Order: sequence, then structure tokens, then C-alpha cells
Amino acid sequence: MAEFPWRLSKFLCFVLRHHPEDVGIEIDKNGWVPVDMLLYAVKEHGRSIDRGVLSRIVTEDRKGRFSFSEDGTRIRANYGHSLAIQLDLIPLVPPDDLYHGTARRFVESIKRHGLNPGSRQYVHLSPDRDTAYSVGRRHGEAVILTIRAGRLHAVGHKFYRAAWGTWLIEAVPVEYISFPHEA
Ligand code: HQG
Repeated sequence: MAEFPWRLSKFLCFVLRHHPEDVGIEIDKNGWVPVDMLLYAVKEHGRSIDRGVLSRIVTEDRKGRFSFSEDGTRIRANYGHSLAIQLDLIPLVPPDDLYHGTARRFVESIKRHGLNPGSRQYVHLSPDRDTAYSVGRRHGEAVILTIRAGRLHAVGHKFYRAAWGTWLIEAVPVEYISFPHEA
């Protein structure tokens, strides 16, 4: 089978999470865009995406980055947005611990301020240490923080699952973060 189309997947992340205007489209308030419109707009901007390839990107992505609407006519990114959209996710009870991969150079600031979403809408948490490691490594020397998710939930913080591999929360106060000894 052909290699997974990573470059297209990254391009779609860019368009559907951050810059739909770059290809001349708008996403609706819940992050959706009609598939036909997306394919047409992308083509107008010099890239051609085959429908079959788009389906592969949605169904085979390792982290579940995209969804089709139930009727299959619209597509959206499941997480990672900097655009102010409503994902309409239902709050869920998280496991006791979740993980956040970051870079060593951010640790001092996180110790002072907790985790905040920065340019995105939410703080992104991983269900396991391996995934957190690969998230952190994108920024530099990876450090894995353990988030006391069960305790945070118990005091009223809302957790959402954006895709099977990614949890979202608005912010994490520092008291609920365990730092590795050496960090
Ligand atoms: C850090 C990718 C200083 C935070 C990933 C992170 C994820 C602070 C960086 C998703 C801070 C933001 C999101 C504070 C947080 N002081 N630094 N108080 N609070 N930070 O890229 O979580 O592969 O916006 O630790 O896998 O790395 O693209 O967030 O290092 O799921 O599908 O500020 O994006 O998904 O970086 O990544 P990002 P992230 P994809």
C-alpha cells in the first residue's frame, strides 16, 4: 500500500486548524468545511487531493486528527486549533493520570504558571508516556509531565477527548503537575 500521505495531512492541519483563508475558504463555527469546497479550493491553489487519499487521511491517521461529518459531506480537524471554534465536545471522566510532553526549556515557566494553551484553544494531554514523549520532542529535549487528571476532574475541571489519542483541558494549575526529579 502507498505510504501514508503525511505531507498532505500536515497541510490539512495547517488549513483546518489555523489558516483556512490561505486557500480562500471559511470554516464554520464548529470547525467544519464542506469536503467539495475544500477539494475545489485546494485545487485552485495548486494542489490536488484525491478523495480516496482524503479518506485515508481521515480514517488511518494514527492520532485521529480529522473527522468526516456523519453524512460524509464535511470535514474538520479534531484538535489543535488556534481558531476560535466550538468543538462541541462532551466532557468526560479522564483516567487518574494523563501526560504532557514539553521541552526542558519550558519547564521553569510551567513551574511558575502551570500549563496554558498558548496559541491554541486548549492544553493538549496524551494518554500515555510514549505519545507525550513524541509531542515534547517536537519542541526540543523532551520532558514528560504527569497530570493528576482524576484529581483535577474531582475539583471541577472539564476534560474532553478530541480523538482517541488526545485529551483537551483549558489549563492545568501547577499543583496538579508532577515534574520528573531531574527537571
Ligand atoms: C508549552 C500536536 C511555557 C507546552 C501535538 C508546549 C499535540 C508552556 C508549548 C498538539 C506553558 C505549546 C499540541 C507555560 C504550556 N510556559 N511553556 N506556562 N504552558 N507550555 O505545539 O501540546 O501532531 O502549541 O508544554 O501532538 O506541544 O500536530 O502544543 O510545549 O497533540 O496532531 O508551550 O499538537 O498534534 O506548544 O501540541 P503547542 P503541544 P499534531
